[in-house]
Amino acid sequence: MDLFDHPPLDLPNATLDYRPRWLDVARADAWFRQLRDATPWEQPRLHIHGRDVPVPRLLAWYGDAEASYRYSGLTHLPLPWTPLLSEIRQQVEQAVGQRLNGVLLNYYRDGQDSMGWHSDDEDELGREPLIASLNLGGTRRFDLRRKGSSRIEHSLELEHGSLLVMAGATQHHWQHQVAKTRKAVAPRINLTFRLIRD
Ligand SMILES: O=C(O)CCC(=O)C(=O)O
Ligand SMILES: [Mn+2]
Repeated sequence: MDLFDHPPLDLPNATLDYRPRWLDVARADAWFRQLRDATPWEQPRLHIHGRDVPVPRLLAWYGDAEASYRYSGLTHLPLPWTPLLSEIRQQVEQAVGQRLNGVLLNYYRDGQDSMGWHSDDEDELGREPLIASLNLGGTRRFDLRRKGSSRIEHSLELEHGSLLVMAGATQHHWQHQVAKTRKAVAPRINLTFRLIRD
């Protein structure tokens, strides 16, 4: 790793590694277009305080057959890997040195699409999950705050072709979000690769 290119982020009780330009632009462009056009995007509705509210982005969940996953209060059976997603998974597994059996695709169509504060700390991810998050398309700001605090302590601009790896105790102590923005932002696809344990 080139320390001057991307120094490790030094937050207490977190293991975060941001790798800008992990992919070359031509490949990132091609993957973005193919995923945008070929993914069976869904917009599940959440039942919150007696109201049906659509999730503010589009989603798809792919994985090995055993990798069913709960998010947004719903259990999702994985779609089978496409050739492109298998190829991406292989490269990501190689980059992080760990097997990964599922990927959540998030499509943020514009600045009004978002993801609220949360930790990826579901039981099926195990105690210290490694989550590898690949960013394609428009740059969006990724905020971090400590659990129990409302103050944003660190923000990262997640750029086209970058890989953000979260590991160790990060999910135990920190929450993250991708907030809505009034800035003009290009459409963005984020892929978070995970290992679902059974
Ligand atoms: O879009 C992002 O960068 C965040 C995605 C995320 O936090 C998740 O899928 O759990
Ligand atoms: Mn997350």
